[in-house]
Amino acid sequence: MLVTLVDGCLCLQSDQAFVTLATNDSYAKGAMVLGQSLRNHNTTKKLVALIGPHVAEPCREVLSSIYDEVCVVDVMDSGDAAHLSLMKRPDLGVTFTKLHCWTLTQYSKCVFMDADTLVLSNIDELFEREELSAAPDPGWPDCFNSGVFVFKPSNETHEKLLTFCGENGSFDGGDQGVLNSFFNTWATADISKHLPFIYNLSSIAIYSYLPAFKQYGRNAKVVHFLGKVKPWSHSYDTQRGVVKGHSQSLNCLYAQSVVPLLQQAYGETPFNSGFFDSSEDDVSEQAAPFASPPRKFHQRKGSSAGSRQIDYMGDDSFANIERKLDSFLK
Ligand SMILES: [Mn+2]
Repeated sequence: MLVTLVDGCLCLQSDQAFVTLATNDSYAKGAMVLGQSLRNHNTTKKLVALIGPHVAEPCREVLSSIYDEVCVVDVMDSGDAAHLSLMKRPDLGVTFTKLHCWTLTQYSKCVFMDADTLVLSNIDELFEREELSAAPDPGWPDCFNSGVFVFKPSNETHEKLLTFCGENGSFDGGDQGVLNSFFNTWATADISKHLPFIYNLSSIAIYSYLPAFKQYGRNAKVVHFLGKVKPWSHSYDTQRGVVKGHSQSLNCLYAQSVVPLLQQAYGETPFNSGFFDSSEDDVSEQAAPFASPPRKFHQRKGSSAGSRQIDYMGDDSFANIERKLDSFLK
C-alpha cells in the first residue's frame, strides 16, 4: 500500500473508491458536480467514473480532471456472460452498464453513487460498512434505493449478477429491481447494512413526511435528485453565472467548479454550458446507449389530466428540495 504525505499528515493511499456512472453527456455533467462535491469535502478515497461509449470527448476530459479514473464501459464488448445476458434482455442495457462496477477489482471496497446525487459533507465513513449497504427507498422502505450503496468488487459476484439479471430480469426495469432481488435479505438480515436515510435523501421525503424532513433534513449528507427534472435540466445564464431561478448551492458548485473546466475542454468549440430542455432529457435513469422503455412511474406524468396532482417525481420535487436545500446549506 502506498503512503503519501497530505497536508503534513501521514495518510494511507486508498484502495477504496467512490464510483459513479454516466452513459450520456447530460449525466456526465451530474458526475462532474458529484465528483467536485466529493473533492470539496476532502475525501481520501479514489474517484472512478464509468462512462458509456457515447459520452463526448470534452466531457471525458473534464471528468478525467476531477476523477482519478474514467473507464469506458461498452457492454457490447464485455465478457461472454454480459453479452449472453444482454442478448436475453436487451432492455436492461443501462442496468448491465451499472453492474459493471463490480469488476473494479483493483479496489477492495467501493461506494457507488448515482450521477444525480450530491455530497454535502465528508462521507468516507461509509467505507466502514459491508456489501450490500444502502438506504431505504422512500417509496417502498423494505427495498433499498440503489442510488447510493456500498459494495465489494468481485468478478464472481459480477457474473452471478449478470446471470441472475438475464434469467430473472428486473421487476422495475432498472438496476434497483435487480439488486433488490439479488441482495434479497437486505430488509431483514443485518441492520448495519441499513444506511441512515440522510446518506440518500431524496426530494420525495418532503411530501411523504414533511415534519421528519424539517426535523432531520438539515443533517443530510447526500441528496439524490430522483425526479425526471435534474439540476442540469435547467437553463444556465453564462452572463450572470447562475442557473436561472434555481438553487444557490448548486449554482456555486456548478458555476465555479465545473463550467470553467468545460470551457477549457471545449476551447473555441461552442458548447451547451450544461443545461438541456427537460423534454430532451432521458426518462428512464439513463437512456443511452440502449433504448430502454421508460419506467412505469414516469408514464404517470400527464396521465393525471384534469385535476392537478403533485408530480412527486418531477417538477415539484426538484423545485421544493432546492428551496429547502438553500435554507439548510447556509
Ligand atoms: Mn438517481
